[in-house]
Amino acid sequence: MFEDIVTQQQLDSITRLLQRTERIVVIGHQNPDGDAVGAVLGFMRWASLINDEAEVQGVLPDAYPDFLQWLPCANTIMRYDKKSAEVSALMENAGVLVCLDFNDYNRVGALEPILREYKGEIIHIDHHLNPTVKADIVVSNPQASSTSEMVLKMVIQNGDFDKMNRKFYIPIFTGMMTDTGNFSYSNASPDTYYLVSELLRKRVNREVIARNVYDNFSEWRLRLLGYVMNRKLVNISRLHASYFTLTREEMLRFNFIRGDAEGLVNMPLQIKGQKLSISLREDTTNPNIVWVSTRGAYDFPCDELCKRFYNGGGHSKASGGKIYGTIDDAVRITLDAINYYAELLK
Ligand SMILES: [Mn+2]
Repeated sequence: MFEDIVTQQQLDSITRLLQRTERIVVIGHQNPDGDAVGAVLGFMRWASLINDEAEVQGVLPDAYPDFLQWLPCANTIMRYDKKSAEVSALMENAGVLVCLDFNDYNRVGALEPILREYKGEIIHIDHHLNPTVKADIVVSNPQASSTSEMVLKMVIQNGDFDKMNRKFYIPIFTGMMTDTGNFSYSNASPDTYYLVSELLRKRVNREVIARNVYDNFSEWRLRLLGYVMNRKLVNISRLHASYFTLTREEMLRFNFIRGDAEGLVNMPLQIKGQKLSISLREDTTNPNIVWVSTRGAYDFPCDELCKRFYNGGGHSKASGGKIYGTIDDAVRITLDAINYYAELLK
């Protein structure tokens, strides 16, 4: 079947904790992605099955992207930036806090002090390296493609898979899909595909889910993409690297809304042999901040690049940062950065 990620003993302590509390709060990280939202919704469902008398509440530090709005019950999750007093009270009075899809306190933004001071029991489930959140039960599995996958394994291992419904199957599938780039990245393991086949048996409609998530842009965003790739992309083909800028004026012209720049930086990596793509975007209000996003291929270390040149960091294949300066400053720094790595890029 698949490799278990918890011992039976761990699983029993988790279900026992959930059974003996009246209030369960399930939280994810800030700027929540498909896995954070999927795992939170999936776990909420499971917690309600294990303890149908408990009040189960999902909490996120801030908004999830528009392309996740259709997920069943997504609108029941409370946002700390919208209802901070209510969320604080809820967390302080919870019997169990379940932390999903983040390894460190700094990943929950404004929720950090509440989480640090929380006195009740904490269950922590995550697939990022080096979990530092202090918890009573830690389920850490960096090999897992997503936290949603980990939650699904626990549900199957506990014999609860057939007792769930689409409010579980759909968010969990969505979390697994988004964290694996539609099941195309190398983090998708044989276990991942086995679990997907189990979800397909439950009649999860993967075509509808993929369309809801990936084909959710406005006409303006498509025209912006064409404009950027045609007019703004600067490709240094000798070094297999490229960058583009996006100014406030251009964003206004294309009726830019949050999320429209998402994914643009991935496109130049479609050029054969391309190793590095950099996006430089002016802040929408502060003229002296430029947001930087980088994507790499062939083992180019984006995290190191962003640490050295862009006050940032991240993963080796995808990192970000920011520049305190104008867009012209950002271009100058970027040309320096590309030249700095010329040997590696050649
Ligand atoms: Mn994740």
